[in-house]
Amino acid sequence: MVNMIIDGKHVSAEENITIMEAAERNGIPIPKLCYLKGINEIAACRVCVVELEGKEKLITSCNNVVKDGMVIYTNSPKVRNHRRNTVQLLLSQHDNRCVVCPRNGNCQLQQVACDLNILDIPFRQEPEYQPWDKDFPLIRNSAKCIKCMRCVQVCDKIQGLGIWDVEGTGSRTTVNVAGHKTIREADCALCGQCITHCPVGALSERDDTEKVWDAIENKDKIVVAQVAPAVRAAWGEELGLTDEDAPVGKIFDALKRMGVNYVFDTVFSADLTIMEESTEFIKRFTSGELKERPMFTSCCPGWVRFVKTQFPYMVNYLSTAKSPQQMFGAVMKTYFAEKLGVSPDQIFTLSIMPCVAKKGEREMDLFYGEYAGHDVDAVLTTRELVKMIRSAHIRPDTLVEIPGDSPMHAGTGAGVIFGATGGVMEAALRTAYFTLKGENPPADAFKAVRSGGFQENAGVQEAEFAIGDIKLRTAAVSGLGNTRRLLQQIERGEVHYDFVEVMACPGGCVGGGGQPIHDGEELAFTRGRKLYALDAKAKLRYSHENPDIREIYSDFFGKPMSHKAHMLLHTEHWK
Ligand code: HC0
Ligand code: SF4
Repeated sequence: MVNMIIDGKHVSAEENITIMEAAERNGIPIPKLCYLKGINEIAACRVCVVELEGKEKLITSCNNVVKDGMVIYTNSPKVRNHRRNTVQLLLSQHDNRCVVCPRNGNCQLQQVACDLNILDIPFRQEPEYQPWDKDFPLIRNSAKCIKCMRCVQVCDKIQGLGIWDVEGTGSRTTVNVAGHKTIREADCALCGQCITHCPVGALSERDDTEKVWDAIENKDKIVVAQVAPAVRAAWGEELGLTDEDAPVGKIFDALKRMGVNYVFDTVFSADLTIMEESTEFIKRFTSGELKERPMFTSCCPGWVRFVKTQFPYMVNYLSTAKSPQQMFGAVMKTYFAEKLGVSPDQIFTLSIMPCVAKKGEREMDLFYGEYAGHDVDAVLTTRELVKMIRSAHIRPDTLVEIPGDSPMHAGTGAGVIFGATGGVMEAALRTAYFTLKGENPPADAFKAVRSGGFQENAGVQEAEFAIGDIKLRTAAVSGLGNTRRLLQQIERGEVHYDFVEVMACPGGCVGGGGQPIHDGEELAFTRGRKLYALDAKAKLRYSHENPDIREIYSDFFGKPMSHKAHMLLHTEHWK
């Protein structure tokens, strides 16, 4: 331990930690902009400077370690002046129209400027607006970028893709798509991790809320919404609702109060996915097809985009099952449209997702006899849902829990855990066991696939199970950097699995790029635990026991992987 004095307080701290960490642990927060623990500790912004007694020059606290006897001032007049100058310089080149910024009210630059009581910007230079394809699901506003490097580092170190890079020199240094490509030409997986790690409004999802308001206003359209598993674990965060106050039924209430006609839970179609995917898995496993390569899950469009560009020859190993989002869209425009006695094009399908890549996935076409549009018409992130609730002037405390509509009403705990890494695998194994043995396993029999947290297991959770004579080797991985390492090991024959679940975002969809942003705080595993708690207390915990799933098979699809199921619920991912 080392002993120091920080702002007049005698404190002790472990050796080799930074001044910033030591201060934080002792209740003295130091303002920062570029810092991201373990990812970006490069002192690029210089907002975290502190004064060290006996030293003329201020030092940055994020990359200087503590030493015994240090006397530190984190908020002296000299420090405050320096910080104010630094932030004023940043603001001098920044698009300061905060009221029309997607991060208005949740921006670190705004917060730091406000805390420093900056009331004017003495120097001003017009920010540079670089062109951008506004139809792409990921939007970048160069004039908001503060060159903190977080997006560059997250994409490189965590997601292993390197979509962003520094461009230009000197005062013209900026961040842009690497290799002078357009964002469409780059191999962007659309995971959105650069958005959730951006401290300002330089990166955001394409706003689709107006498209949804227009559909709601259109009297010829029937708006049918689905809400993804992971949204329930996070939507209340921005609205000040506790976990108990934010059940999915209140999202249904909000959507109906906005004018949405029917509301459903994606958990239903997660169960449907399990029926199709576990049937496909058993078929591929028993045919010997998986001896060389595993079957990969296909429900995460970030992962599907990644494998297509990085390991294209592995695309054939993806399950052909569409994701729950797409399956639900297809069911709404066919089975549900028939129940309502309307044509598919009268139905406007809306998804509320924790995800940016789902905005790309929705481009998938639907064929029902003939071309019937897209499975899904619009995708909103959890953040956009919150914006709509706000703009509808719905007071969160007035929301009540209402049930989803019928007939795709019921969902199981197995479907809920889809939103956390390992969840799809666990749900599939529960049903695969039943199919092979004719009886249910204990509901928690496969909990070894759950992640203990990505620090402990580097994002990969391996497990082996025996079902009768069959031995299954599985892995669940989250984060694309981890995924690349795992695929390389599979390629080199160092590991072999029968079934692999991949989720692009660290921790799975709960940590998705469309979730509420809490600067630099990783909440995926906290949110994941909420989903496992919902599963533990669910009345139904096996997808095959979902009564509405049984009904849709007896009424409409016949059986898993039937011709109709093949046409509506499966796809060739290589397209
Ligand atoms: Fe997910 Fe999904 S679990 S990908 O993260 O499979 O977005 O929540 O909706 O589709 O169900 C996202 C979340 C989904 C899908 C489901 C899967
Ligand atoms: Fe989207 Fe979930 Fe995949 Fe992230 S892990 S890209 S949130 S589907």
